Amino acid sequence: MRIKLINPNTTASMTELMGEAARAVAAPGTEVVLATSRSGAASIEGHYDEALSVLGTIDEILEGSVADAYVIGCFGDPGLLAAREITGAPVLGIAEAAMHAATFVATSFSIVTTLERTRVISEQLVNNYGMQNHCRRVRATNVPVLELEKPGSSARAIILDECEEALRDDRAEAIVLGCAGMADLAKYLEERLHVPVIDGVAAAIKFAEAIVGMRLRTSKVGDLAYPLPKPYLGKLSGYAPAKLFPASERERTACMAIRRS
Ligand code: 2AL
Repeated sequence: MRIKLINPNTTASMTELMGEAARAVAAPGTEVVLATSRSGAASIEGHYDEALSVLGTIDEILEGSVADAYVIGCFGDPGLLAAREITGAPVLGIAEAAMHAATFVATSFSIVTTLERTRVISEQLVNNYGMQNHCRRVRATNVPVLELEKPGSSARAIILDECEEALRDDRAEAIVLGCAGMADLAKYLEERLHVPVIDGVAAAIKFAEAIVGMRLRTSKVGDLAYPLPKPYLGKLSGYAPAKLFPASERERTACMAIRRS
């Protein structure tokens, strides 16, 4: 099967780092195709960065090689539900995947993320995914996303300290890494912390394999049906659903919805 791993930020070196984590866990029959967004921010560290990243992700799903599943490789899961609307192939977000993986191996976890200003994004995801009973706390380290890749940076040590505090003060039993750029840290941290440390990139790849293996596709009868055809104006006119989604697909969706009612 082919899984396309999309980095919604425009930093290609981060895509490579994520790709290594993905390929390390992928099954022998899985091809992981990497894509770096061609538009948007170099790193995603706020609501504006997130909102503007979504078009780049949509471009990567609609253009280029077709995949059996897509993974959005940013911990805010930006545009996850929009992405699910535009394809029948499963689309997974790394935050959702990481939190679910954590619940299989621990009853509680804390999320260790990057800048303080991204804390609310993670807290909102915890609520959206119904993880309030599992997530003890979201911890920000104030490490900027791109700092994670800098040789000689103190990011690793800061993150390790924060994880130790999470285990001690939050009574967390597992750590969820709150950034795709931390994908290479899971093993390093696990060896020192002796608890499960979950990288969402690896988790999403394995869940994608499982979902494709079960032949599950995204439901098209309700909330995640293809977008309704209507005019889009201005800079976004090229994204008008009628231009992008074959009528045959939308008809199929409509038929399924009628059968259901
Ligand atoms: C992220 C991430 O995973 N990639 C990115 O650019 N920003 N998330 C985060 N919390 O900083």
